[in-house]
Amino acid sequence: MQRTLSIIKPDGVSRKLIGKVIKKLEKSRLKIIAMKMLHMTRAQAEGFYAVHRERPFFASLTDFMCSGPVVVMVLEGENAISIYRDLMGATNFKNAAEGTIRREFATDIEKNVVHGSDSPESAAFEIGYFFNSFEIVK
Ligand code: IDP
Ligand code: MG
Repeated sequence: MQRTLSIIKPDGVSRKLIGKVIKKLEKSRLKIIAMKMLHMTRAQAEGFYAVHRERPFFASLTDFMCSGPVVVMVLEGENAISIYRDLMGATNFKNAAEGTIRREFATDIEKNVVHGSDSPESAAFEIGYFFNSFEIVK
């Protein structure tokens, strides 16, 4: 069993895609074991994406991520990290496979509707960033 962090980004929430994304998650082999809505401050968005601080898109990305509310979830399942990355599709929706969340719903390389952890180490950091142990159901 593995856990991963999912975020429905501000574009997904404002475009009323929460239900559509969750529908895809519930059709998958992943189980939602924690969920909440929150609106990050700039400092919180910068902390979350600290690994990307040297990237040219860091300022724009963190601006975007604190521009409105997001839905954060913990997903659990066998190979949850790669299963959810496959379900999201490539970072650039233009390269994302048919049937993926980003291919169906994203409009922009930055505003790509969802986030998913990319390794067990980042999943542990990202889950701990948003959830304490009492907020994750067994
Ligand atoms: P990922 O979300 O598919 O893991 P990362 O490379 O970790 O992609 O980038 C984090 C986020 O930064 C992306 O989801 C996207 O919102 C944004 N991003 C990535 N590459 C670019 C880019 O070239 N231009 C603008 N935004 C980008
Ligand atoms: Mg990433």
